[in-house]
Amino acid sequence: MTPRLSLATWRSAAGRPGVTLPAVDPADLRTGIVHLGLGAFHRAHQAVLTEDAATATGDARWGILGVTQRSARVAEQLAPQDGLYGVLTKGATETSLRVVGTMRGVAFPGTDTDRVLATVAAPTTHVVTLTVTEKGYRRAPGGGPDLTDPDLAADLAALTSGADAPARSPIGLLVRGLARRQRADAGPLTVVCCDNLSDNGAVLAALVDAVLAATPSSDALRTWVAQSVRFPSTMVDRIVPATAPAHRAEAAALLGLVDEGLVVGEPFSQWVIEDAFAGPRPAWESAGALLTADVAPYERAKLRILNASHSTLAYLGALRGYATIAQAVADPDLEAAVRALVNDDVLPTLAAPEGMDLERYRDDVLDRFANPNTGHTTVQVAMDGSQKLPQRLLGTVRDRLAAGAVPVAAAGTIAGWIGYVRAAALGELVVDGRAVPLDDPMASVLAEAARGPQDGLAERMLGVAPVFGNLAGSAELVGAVRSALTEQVRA
Ligand code: CS2
Repeated sequence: MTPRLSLATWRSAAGRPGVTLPAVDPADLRTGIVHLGLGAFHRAHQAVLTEDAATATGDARWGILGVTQRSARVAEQLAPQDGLYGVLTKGATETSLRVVGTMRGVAFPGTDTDRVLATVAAPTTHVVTLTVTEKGYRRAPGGGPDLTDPDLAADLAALTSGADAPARSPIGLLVRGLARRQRADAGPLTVVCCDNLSDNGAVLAALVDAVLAATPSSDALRTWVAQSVRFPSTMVDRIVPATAPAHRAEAAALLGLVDEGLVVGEPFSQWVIEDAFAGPRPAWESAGALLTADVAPYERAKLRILNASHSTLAYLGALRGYATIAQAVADPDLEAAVRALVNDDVLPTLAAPEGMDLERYRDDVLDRFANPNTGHTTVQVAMDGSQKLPQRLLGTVRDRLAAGAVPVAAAGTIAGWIGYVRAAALGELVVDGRAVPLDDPMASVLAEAARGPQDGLAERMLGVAPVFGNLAGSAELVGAVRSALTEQVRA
């Protein structure tokens, strides 16, 4: 039987073609970072750059305690491997595998909340990073915390009572960790939001502050957080498809070891981080990250160009039956739709970050989408549209309307989403021979608005205020979405 990847076995892969092993012995790394949301993206992005920084500097302080968000599955995959896992990089022409050794512990809040809180409160921990997805923040319409969310409410009750119940929400876990750190007098901390939210650092800081303002007896904690915790913004970028069985087989052949924690990524990776830390941090710049005073222009360009184009291809592509983003972008109509979105609506709203050519960026993004080997599916990108569109598309729409322009191309993306939601709600969405259900935390509200007559569909969907705010009040937008839906039905 092929042995499993672990601290005891990883060296057996030395010298295998296409395989890179940790340059710093994972066993020598101490834990200095707690990461909330141990999905594939973190493992293929921040964890890799953190290892590269350790390799470049020899600084062994920055091992990671990875905390899974919802299920124990990731912990079950990684714990028997001592946290080691491979990243299979799928380029357009080449494949390689590297073993990453920065994950020095894996925890599941259901059983390990105390360990997570203790690690956030350890004086050797200086950074908490998060990738909990848009919906993980449990925000109410308007952006504040959703205090009616039962998981967040349970965590805040535990914060007040001091009970050591298992944490149930990422923000709850974070504020309970901050409370423990304050009590332990363990010094300042930096919390780095790595999700695709616009102004993600400021958003997270405001959310934590609002949660504490609403929690009895947490005034002292709130003051301590304001003084001692920093929330830099970041832009993160790497296309990380879900790991498929074929990837596992390919990795096992390369590595000669079984890896249940394998993740997959494209060759490209970028991280722009606001240089606003409360204390020590890994030298991520030595791993190619850009530390800068102002992340906003990078973040905005990435969300509005890459992520909005991605969603456009996901919805319109799935409606045409394409399984992958690469197939969707190869359809000339869909490529044209993306180019129109970026050229007509997105670029006029952006200021190029220094040294960045946005038209070139658009073309590079389209090339990355065309990579036939990542296998990134339209359905994966299409999920959680109610959470994603406000971040990646609706800012563009608002800016265009404010400038007196009708965002016709962006309305086409909204119509694509509406068409997708309607087809899924009616059980008519078939991709790759399989019926696709609606995967969205607002699925029932959306399905209800999407069913019913085609007539009035645009109005009903734009009337879902938690997604669109007051945009339904724009007759121009409603008209443009209605026309795009009519075109879609004809197509
Ligand atoms: C994608 C992103 O699933 C999605 O919504 O648009 O995960 C995208 O692949 C990353 O942001 C790329 O950095």
